[in-house]
Amino acid sequence: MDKRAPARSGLSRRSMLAGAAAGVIVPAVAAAASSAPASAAPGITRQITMYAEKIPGTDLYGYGLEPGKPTIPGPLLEMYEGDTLEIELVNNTDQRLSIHPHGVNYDTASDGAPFNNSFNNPGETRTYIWRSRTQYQASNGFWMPGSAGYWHYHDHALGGDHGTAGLLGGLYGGLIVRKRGDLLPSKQYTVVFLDMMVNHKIAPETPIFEANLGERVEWICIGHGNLPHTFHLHAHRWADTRTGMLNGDNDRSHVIDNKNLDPGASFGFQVIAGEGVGPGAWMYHCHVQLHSDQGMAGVFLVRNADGSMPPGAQEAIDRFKGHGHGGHSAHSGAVAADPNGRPLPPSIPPGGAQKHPNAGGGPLDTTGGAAAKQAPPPPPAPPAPHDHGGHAGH
Ligand SMILES: [Cu+2]
Repeated sequence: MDKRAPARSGLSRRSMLAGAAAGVIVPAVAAAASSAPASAAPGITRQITMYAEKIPGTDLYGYGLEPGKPTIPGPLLEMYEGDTLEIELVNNTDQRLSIHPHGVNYDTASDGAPFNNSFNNPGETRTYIWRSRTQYQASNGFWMPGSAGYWHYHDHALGGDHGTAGLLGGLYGGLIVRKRGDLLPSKQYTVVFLDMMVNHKIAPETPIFEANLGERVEWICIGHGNLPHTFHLHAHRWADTRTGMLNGDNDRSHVIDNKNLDPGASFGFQVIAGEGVGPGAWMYHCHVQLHSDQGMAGVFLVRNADGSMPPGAQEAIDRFKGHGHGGHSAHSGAVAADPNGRPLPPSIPPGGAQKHPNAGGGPLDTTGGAAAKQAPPPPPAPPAPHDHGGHAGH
């Protein structure tokens, strides 16, 4: 992989990671000699173009890696510690907006916050630069943390100074910073709990994430909005560590299957689908009971290793789709009336599930993974009632 900046339109997430893996690795201690931020350690710089656009037939927005393909959540972005990501954000909307990351380093100009004058005016293109750093030991002996982690990004400027309307409008996505050598998954699921929604959906319209028995799948969980949540996954556990994995036989890290997911928080982990429990339709949901009852639940479908449906799984999904949880009179009335509930028309292009670009198999994915693996969105639905978001008023 050559180290020149690739043509922006042709950059794939596969090349982003593959290129990063081939990048120059600088000893982490090199940065300790000066007081300069470790982010100055040379890594590679990658450039991508993202498009913020209105989702047709709705009053929602999404980020995408191609024009005309916004999704909710937006594309999952990845980088390796020490590398820099330059994001050329094209604002194809008539609203002021931005992109603001968590977990990485940036100058005020790339903050994405209006008070730093860091945003895209309607129709404007602006470049945001996210830097990451490796862990290093400072001269005072402190270990300075690297950037690796499960993070996220979101708008910080639409309709106000804090991104409130942008988040409600769908402008958010996941960001992973890995250490070189981290295990890579086969599939990735981004799960965003925002108010009473999962990826801007309410059960039974919430995502069904699929894997085959034995596949290594990665969950990226993000909280937004105004409500505290807890993320629970049935029949699978993970370590409460950076990667969700134990680091050897002596690692006594807490092993969990439920974790707080408050606004602005994020975490991630990998599991082997169905490991120790077998295939089946397993539930994921918010464990705040009021929330799960009102639709914050979905299905993790673990198929047989050959991809076929395991006994009982379709019936379980039918039950979930048919009445799910809480009786679901809620879906026609109560949830719609809830000020936090925002059921969406079916035309919202789902983000969230994608095959990892480094996973073996298929042809080179030049679209960033998110859009390529999903069926094209159905034709736009009639304009939705303005019962979700209301950003025009902010
Ligand atoms: Cu909740």
